[in-house]
Amino acid sequence: MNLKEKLYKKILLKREELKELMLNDSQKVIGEVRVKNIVRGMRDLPALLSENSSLDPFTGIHYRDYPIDKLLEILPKNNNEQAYCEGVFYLLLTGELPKNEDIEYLKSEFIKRSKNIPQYVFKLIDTLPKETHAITQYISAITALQNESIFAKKYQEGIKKQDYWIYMYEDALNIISYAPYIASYIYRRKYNKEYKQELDLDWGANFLSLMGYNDRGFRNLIRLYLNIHAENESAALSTHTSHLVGSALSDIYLSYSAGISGLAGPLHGLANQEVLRWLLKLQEELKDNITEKNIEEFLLKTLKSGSVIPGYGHAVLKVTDPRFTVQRNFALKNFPEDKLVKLVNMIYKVAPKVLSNYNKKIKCPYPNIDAHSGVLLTHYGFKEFDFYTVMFAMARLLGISATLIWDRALLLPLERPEALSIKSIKEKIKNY
Ligand code: CMX
Repeated sequence: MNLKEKLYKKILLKREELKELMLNDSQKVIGEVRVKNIVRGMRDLPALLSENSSLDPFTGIHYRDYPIDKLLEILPKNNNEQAYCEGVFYLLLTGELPKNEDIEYLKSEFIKRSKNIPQYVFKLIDTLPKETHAITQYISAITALQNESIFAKKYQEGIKKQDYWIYMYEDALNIISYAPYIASYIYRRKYNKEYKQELDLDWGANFLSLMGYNDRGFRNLIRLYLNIHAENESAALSTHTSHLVGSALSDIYLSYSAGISGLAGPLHGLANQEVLRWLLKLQEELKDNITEKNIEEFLLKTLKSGSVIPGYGHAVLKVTDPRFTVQRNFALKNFPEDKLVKLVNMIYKVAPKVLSNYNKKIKCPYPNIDAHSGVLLTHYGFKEFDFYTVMFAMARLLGISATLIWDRALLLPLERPEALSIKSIKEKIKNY
């Protein structure tokens, strides 16, 4: 059975389930809204419907029902290689673990569709100054591709709401196929890189090859990297933004570019570049005196200057991010003697204590995904750290695409919460 047909069967079942839920339970209460939920950025407010992933404060991100570390072990792979991104996308989309043939199907779809990438997008990139931040170039190119949206065209012609997802699906597979070509073009142009593309590669390895890297170890890392960055619960800022914009029936190109504009903020995806910048500054300042005591002082100096410790803390997690641990294990297995890997480990020993003592309000003084990713890329010679957020955005495309397809499949409406002023909050709680 082809993927679209399989998905359609699942969609019909889910629609029925949701219909029944609304019929029988729509008035039931599952939480309460406190003033702090409103003022503190809707933290802990159960407010979004999400089929693809969930985030547990203690066990971390789950893609469908699978915690990320377990999932990476059980997804099909060749020899000792890391799981393919096609498999993660398949799981996020269908909720089922893929078989090898499902992975092959997606791989060949991506290769086939990538041949249709319109050339004007490269011309557009050429008009931007090379110094423009890589993520800004990427967002500009993705937005320009909106011209290709099948969903937008069909919507203009008039289509049934029940069929929206079909065109969202087509757009999703196209944009996933195009993205490696756009991102790698920006990389090669910005940093004057040559490449020799190897053919018939999976999505992750192809992306790397287009940037000029064909090393087997790096291929495995990039698959791991893209897989663990693919999704972080639909409430995470980038996915949520795409979901919100998509709820206005904006197509995937507009919704995804809006989401990754959010990813480009230093409190979110840009933190991976900030981590590297900060680590290099630490190395430069401490030189050969990298001891736990000196690291502690450097951490305090950063905090006293008013900056955050990049790569530490999380809005939901209360423990070390399992995605940090997965990367740490990769580093310890493959290059434990790497200087930056050792430094990351030393910081890991010291930073939680320093952070908790410095600010009693901090909920999670432990490392998040961004604390390790740049160090792994650097090991393979990929040192252009102002490109790291584009890698993150590439990965997040998988999760955002699955979310947008399901948003349209479940016929979700325009998102529109209620906004309150301080005065109206006081009014509402006066008899509390
Ligand atoms: N360094 C210094 N202070 C930190 C901190 C950090 N890494 N993490 C949290 N804090 C501070 C907050 O700024 C806040 O301070 P005030 O209330 O005094 O202003 C206090 O601790 C409580 O924060 P919190 O409730 O624990 O965390 P938030 O949900 O407000 O923020 C996050 C979460 C990620 C924005 C924050 O931890 C942070 O800024 N981390 C550093 C940047 C980073 O690594 N971002 C990447 C996150 C992962 C991702 O989305 O990609």
